[in-house]
Amino acid sequence: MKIALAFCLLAVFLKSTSYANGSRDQVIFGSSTDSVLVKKFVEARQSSTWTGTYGGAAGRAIDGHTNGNFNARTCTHSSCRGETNPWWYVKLQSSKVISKVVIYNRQDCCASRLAGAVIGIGSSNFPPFTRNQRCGTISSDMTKVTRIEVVCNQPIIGQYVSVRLPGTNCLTLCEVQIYESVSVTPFITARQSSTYYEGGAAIRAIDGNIDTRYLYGRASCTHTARQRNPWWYADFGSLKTVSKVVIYNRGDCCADRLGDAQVRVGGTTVAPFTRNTQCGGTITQVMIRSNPVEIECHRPITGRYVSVYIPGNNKILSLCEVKVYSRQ
Ligand SMILES: [Ca+2]
Repeated sequence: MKIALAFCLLAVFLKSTSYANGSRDQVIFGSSTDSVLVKKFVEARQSSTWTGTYGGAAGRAIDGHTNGNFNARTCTHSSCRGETNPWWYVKLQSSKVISKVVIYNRQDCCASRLAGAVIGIGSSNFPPFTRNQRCGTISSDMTKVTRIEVVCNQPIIGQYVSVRLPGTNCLTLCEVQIYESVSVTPFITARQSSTYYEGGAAIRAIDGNIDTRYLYGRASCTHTARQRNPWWYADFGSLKTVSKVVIYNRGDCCADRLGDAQVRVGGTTVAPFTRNTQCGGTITQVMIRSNPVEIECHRPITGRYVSVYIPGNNKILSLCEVKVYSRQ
């Protein structure tokens, strides 16, 4: 009983620390939505660009760098030459359901300039973006922190995220992060081709624990024996539509073992699952450099089972967590 209570407290602690530190919200087992950072953009544009030494191109707000020092050349900057109502927008690769926008503000000076900026989301790239829905407005209090988090009252669908600054201040954005709201589809059970004698049950990949250590971790990762053509699959219990599969790979060693794995969705539980539809491409060593490994399906796939299969001899399949998303 004491051990169970201690485990519960530990689990609560881990969840709260993960929220505090991660750029990605942690899924709580059985919960239905997750906020995921949007990474694919078509272009960013702005009303004008600063012509001084350090420049200030629109693309700097989506360059992946959050540094707030303007001299680091990762912040945008409008021209400021008597311009009124400067604006910036980004076009996403496709329309998304957006739940929040995070803006990294300038820090070396001038942070208060951003007060009054209106964040819009919608289908319009036409200033003043009145056809876009308002996600939020930045108050002067909000400009006192480096990372300004604007949570929309409710998720808004759109391909354009606009920032419009009413008045005559200069518009500078050091980074704009856009979070998509996705449904997390829970599994009811999982199976695999074999289990390593020291432990590594199939269900560990759907236990809600994203710890990526097999050794000395929290019993969070599956592990098959070394075998030919290892496989794992999990069962939703009913038909679901899958748009993306995220695999938390082993982080303590051996990440490369996941290379050549195929992720499929469909109605069969029989390896090699070729009657199920493959989600995305076969996992490459380049994809494994990131953890978690994100596999976008080319198009949404409906099925009851999600399988992971590695063809070849002397293979080991180890999964620390598998999360499945469907678009809302
Ligand atoms: Ca796990």
